[in-house]
Amino acid sequence: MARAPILFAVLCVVAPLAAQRALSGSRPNILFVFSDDHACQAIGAYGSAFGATPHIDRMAADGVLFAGNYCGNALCGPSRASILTGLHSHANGFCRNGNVFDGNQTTFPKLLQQAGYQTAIVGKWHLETDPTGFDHWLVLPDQGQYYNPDFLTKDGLVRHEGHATNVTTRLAIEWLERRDPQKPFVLMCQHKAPHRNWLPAPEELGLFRDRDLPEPATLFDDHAGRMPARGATEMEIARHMTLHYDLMVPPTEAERPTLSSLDRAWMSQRARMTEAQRAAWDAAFAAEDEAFRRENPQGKQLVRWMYQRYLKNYLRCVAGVDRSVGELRAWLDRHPDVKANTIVIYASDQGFFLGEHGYYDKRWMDEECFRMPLVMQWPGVLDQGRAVPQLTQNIDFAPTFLDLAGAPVPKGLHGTSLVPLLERRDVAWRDAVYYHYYESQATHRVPAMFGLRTATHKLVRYYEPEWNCWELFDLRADPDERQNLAADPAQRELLASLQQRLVALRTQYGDDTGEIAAGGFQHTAGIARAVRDGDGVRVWANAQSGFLLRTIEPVAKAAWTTTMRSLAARPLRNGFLVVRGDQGKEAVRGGIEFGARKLVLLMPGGTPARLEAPIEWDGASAVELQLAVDLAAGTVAVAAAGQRLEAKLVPRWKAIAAVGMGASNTETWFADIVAR
Ligand code: SGN
Ligand code: CA
Repeated sequence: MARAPILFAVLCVVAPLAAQRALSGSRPNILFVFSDDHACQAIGAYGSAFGATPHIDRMAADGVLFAGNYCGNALCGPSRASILTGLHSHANGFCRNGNVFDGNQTTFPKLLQQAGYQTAIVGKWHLETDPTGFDHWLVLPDQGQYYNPDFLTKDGLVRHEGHATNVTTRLAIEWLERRDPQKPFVLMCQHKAPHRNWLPAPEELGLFRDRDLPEPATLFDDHAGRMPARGATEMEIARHMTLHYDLMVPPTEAERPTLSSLDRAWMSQRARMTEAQRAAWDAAFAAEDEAFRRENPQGKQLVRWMYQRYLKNYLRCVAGVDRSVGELRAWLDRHPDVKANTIVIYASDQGFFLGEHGYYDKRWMDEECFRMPLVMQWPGVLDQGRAVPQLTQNIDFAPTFLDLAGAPVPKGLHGTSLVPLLERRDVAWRDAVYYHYYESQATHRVPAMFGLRTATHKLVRYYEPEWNCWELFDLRADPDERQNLAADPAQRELLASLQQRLVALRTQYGDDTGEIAAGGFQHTAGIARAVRDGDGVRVWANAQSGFLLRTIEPVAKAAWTTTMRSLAARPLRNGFLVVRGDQGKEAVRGGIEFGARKLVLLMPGGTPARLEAPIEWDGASAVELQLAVDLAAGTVAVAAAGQRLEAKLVPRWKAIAAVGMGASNTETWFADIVAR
């Protein structure tokens, strides 16, 4: 069964256009409802036939839907950081989950606060540092829990009983009721749902029980003809979804001893539930689980079963978020004076794969996850039932809010206020949106990439040396993005012109990351930039233990030297030399912890796995580092600044296969590595 194509359903709604009113500086209250991983394919107003979003659909019919809205980096933390700052990831420093948001930056909540707004946030935050710029905040630690979640507050952790969606809505409404009514407000109500592992609220457990949901046409995609990592990525329903953690099938006695850590995480999520919550849960799934065990589907039938279980739970979570939108809208209906002055916004941090290409999760630049829903209502002021076709992006949110509030919009933001589009003004608008994803080699193993999307085409550059390739899609002829035209001679001119446009966009946004041109490194991970600089390489690692590795002629004994200098003003981590053997990806690292001024030696599987010793060093000047491995003697040693550490070599390598350098979340200069 093919799924109905995404139609911009609201385009068809003929609804009155509101009287034109100048929106800039109109200082409305801003009620920003935001969810996690809610794809447009699961919203009726965007053409979804699943029927999970009656309230959001009504909101779109009462307001404006942005039909071409995109994120700049399809991951939670990065999207949120771009929304707060109006800047793409490279400029706000939050490139991947696990980075730490610099809360000293200028953000729209801070500027609204300065402009006399009350600012509040409840729910998911995921930026690692405490929220700044909010009069009131109550956020989930990290990803947070679905059932009976703890919230971080200025006074520590507080647990609230109930489902995260319900609790977040309740906390938002409580704040609305006790805020200062004399001042305009911005309230960010940020749901955890429908994020993995899709635990619906009790209210939605009964939905979609009696029917099969349509399958996407590409559920059994073989990824042929596209860049090779698409088949190797770890986000396929068939190969990477777990029966227990992702699909909540209770393990049998026989399965219990071999549960993965994820599956055990599901057992502890269950343990968090109250007895009543657990009873409701078990009652909802028991019959289906029994039938599943009895029928024991295999092959494609198993994938189909998994898809149904996954999508239904996902949509139940979506329906919970939709119910929250309904409750917040109902609150406004009960407070017409507030409603008359409030713009309500619904969006999600990025989209999600709902079985398209056989996938779940996001990260790729494919429409399913690159796209973000964005709907706004302000009855009597905004048009009703209008779809905005222009290409808009999460970087536009901050300037839009500031523009509405009449607060100064800082110079140099990457985004543009959407107010002219809301006012139906005939303005020149961007012809392309830019994308840059960095979280390579992490969860789900999606390679780093940057690219652009125009109204008709998409160009993606996979820049890591392991991939080093392009994808080009014609979105009109091939909306499912299955046919990569990058190597098609007939598209040569188009490819060249889009490549030029991409270079221009990168220059416009000042993005010089995504260049790994230092040469000769076949393997890299967690490196945002590596360029030649004098007699060495300047490396920006945006992950813990990002590295560049060069394959060498296999040897049994070798020693290497480099000189390194720490360049970053950000909190300093470490710089190291790294050696990989011929057995898998196991590597030994020896280097310096810059901040703590320690020499460290890290060895997978060793006891201890880490040796360290203090060094005398000013923390700033260049320092020579040596790493030596001797397979016959079974030793590894690191030396720098007059200190030396030696350990027994644990990995069972037959030869040393690759050598390189790396760093953690910092920028470092390394002299060319010399073999001794
Ligand atoms: C967790 C999920 C991943 C998901 C990331 C990022 N695993 O790691 O599936 O891609 O979050 O999601 S889970 O085991 O914790 O469910 S994000 O929306 O926060 O960026
Ligand atoms: Ca997300």
